[in-house]
Amino acid sequence: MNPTTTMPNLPRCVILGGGGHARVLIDCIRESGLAEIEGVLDPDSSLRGQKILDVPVLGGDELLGGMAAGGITHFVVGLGGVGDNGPRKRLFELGCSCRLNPLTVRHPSAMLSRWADIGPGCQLLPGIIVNACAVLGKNVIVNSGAIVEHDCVVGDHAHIATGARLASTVQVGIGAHIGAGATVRQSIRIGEGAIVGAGAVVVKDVGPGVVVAGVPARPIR
Ligand code: JB2
Repeated sequence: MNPTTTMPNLPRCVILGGGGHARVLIDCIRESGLAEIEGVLDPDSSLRGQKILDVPVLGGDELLGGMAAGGITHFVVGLGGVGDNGPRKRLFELGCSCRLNPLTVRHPSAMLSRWADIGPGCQLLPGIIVNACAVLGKNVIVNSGAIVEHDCVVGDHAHIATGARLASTVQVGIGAHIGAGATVRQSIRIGEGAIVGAGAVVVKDVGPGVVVAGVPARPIR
């Protein structure tokens, strides 16, 4: 890193994963100015020496263990994990086990109620709304343009995909995925690890691990 670019007192972070989602996160962090980005870690050796936007790929996750000693304070899970949030959970736990803190990423255009409760490592992407008294666990993605209405509770590692809408008091279980553009009616419960397909309209509770799709949404697995 060029020492002349170092800003005092900002967190210094690494991003885990160097694909499409990481590019969005880098852009959010640059726009918000909330951290310095030291580099990207990615197991794909073809990315070594490359840059993701303006951020160098340093190597694979094996470098993570030495990052805290090198002055890195934070990590960002850079995987989007569409349909399977297991790898995102694994990377979150890996970062924490290396004595790094999860960085909460918030784009300046994200509308977040002061009465919302946001867990560590959440990603609040461009144009989202998280309304009053919503509760997000740790490592939750609220992807671009998504809405989480008042009093919703979203479990750890869940992903509310691009443009999805949760009406009020919806509960989303740990690791669940709400697909792009899906709508979930008020007070519905989505179980742990469940998947709601893109564009679905959910009007009945979805059990743990169940995959639903369609309008109205029905189980397909
Ligand atoms: O264990 C890992 C690991 N596994 C895959 N550790 C690290 N550090 N990186 C890992 N990766 C890397 O994540 C892959 O080598 C690849 O470079 C990157 C995933 O990139 P991709 O563009 O395939 O997916 P994504 O997760 O960044 O984005 C998906 O999810 C977003 C929400 C896409 O579907 C996007 O279109 C979507 N917007």
